[in-house]
Amino acid sequence: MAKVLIDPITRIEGHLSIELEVQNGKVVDAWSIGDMFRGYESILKGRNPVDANQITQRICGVCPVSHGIASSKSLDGAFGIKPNNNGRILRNLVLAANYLHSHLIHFYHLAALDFVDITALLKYKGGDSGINRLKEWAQGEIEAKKNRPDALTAVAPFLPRYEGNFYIKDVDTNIDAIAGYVKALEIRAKAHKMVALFGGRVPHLIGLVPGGVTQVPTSDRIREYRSLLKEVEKFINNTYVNHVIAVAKTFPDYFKIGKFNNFMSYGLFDQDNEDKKFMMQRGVYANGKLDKLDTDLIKEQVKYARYNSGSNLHPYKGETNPDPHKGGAYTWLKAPRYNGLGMEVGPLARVVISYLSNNADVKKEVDDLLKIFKADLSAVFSVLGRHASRAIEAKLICKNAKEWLDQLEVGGKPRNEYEIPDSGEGQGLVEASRGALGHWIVVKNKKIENYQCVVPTTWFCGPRDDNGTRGPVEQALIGTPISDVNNPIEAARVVRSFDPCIACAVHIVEGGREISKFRVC
Ligand code: NFE
Ligand code: MG
Repeated sequence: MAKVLIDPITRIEGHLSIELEVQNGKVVDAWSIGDMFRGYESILKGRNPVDANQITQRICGVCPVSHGIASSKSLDGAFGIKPNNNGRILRNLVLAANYLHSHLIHFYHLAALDFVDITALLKYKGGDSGINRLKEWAQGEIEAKKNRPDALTAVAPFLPRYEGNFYIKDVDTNIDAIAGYVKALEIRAKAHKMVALFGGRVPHLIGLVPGGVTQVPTSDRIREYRSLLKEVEKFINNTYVNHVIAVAKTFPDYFKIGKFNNFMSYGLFDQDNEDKKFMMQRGVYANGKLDKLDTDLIKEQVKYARYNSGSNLHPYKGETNPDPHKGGAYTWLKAPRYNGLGMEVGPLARVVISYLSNNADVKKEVDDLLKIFKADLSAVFSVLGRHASRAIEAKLICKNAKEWLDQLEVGGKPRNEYEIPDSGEGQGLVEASRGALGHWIVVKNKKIENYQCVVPTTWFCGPRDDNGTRGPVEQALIGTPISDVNNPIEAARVVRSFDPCIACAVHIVEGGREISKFRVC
């Protein structure tokens, strides 16, 4: 039996570690450890409710739009208002642009380097000046690293990487994917411009408010969004989707690795102002059965989390009392449960629930991919299913966003008015790119009495619950083959397929474990 610690495991918001027990070349147990407490829920208490719109966006720089919209919706509920059509559509458009940005970061900049061989650059013989510049730089860095084996910097962010025969072998495929990595940086910038057109700025939008947004949709801004969208869509449909397929063709085992079977989605992109109709459906898939969502069944448990708060509380009654030295606790993430069950949330959950809800667009995209791989739906419940689901969503978002632009009332009011009531309660449900995000607010004397965020990464990276049942990522790791315990890339691929963001999940950084020392002068 070998104990393996991967710390940090993510290339973003790197405060997640994973501890594994490996026996006979397979993971037999796993612990997901969030090493950070941030206390946003405590910071919000006693403030003007509308402040929540700005403060909660600071939870994360990757998905501020989702937090801003979840917050706006919780305020809509507490204030007894709804968005108007323009407000709803503009919220969708800023969220859509943030999704395109986020899905591209995840694939190219956070996950693909576990599959693509960056050293293939050294074998490049073509004439692309950009690739040749990258090749020269990589050569220089690798040489420098040879002379100074302890140097940390070599070819960052591409290296260091797991040492072994783990990567795509075909040079052209690698070079094409590396070109995709570089191009995706430019495309992400365009997607962020799209967010700013209707959100004011990005990250941390100033234009999200209860009842809608503050930016009036002018024909100039609509035209600019449409033109940027066209460029982003071209990259997604012609490049991103093909790279995901290339990875899947090279690593088909990952259709069987990293499985979890319970899924929840709050519904993605509102198609009415009543929070009932969505571009991708709302629902819960548990124990092989699709069901309606009932948010009364959401509870957070804390037996293994570093809180002395009450356990199994609904978010309206949720507590966040940190207890760093609590015996038996191993993480700052709580363990959210739906009807007592852990739920995978995120692109795969949305795709599975939409597919089973007979969403024609999703069905077509999924069936087309299954045909390429001669696979049935069970293959989707996997590491590759998660990567493919993001690509499918990105494609469908581009298609739908064009229609939403047509539905805007040009020059029309972008929001409904609000007044802060003496008291009220509201629940704001949104699908962040990483999954189901809920904000729950209780207002008393026009101030925030309680505010709880239950976020995607908490859902999937949360610890064992009060009964000792593993969280989704912990469970999905069980059975993962590990060919070399000193280079456990297979486990990293499983965890990264969920796209964890611990900044969101725990919303005082604890003294970490020492990785390396270096001098700055
Ligand atoms: Ni920090 Fe986030 C998303 C949210 S994940 S990225 O998407 O909410 O917990
Ligand atoms: Mg929380």
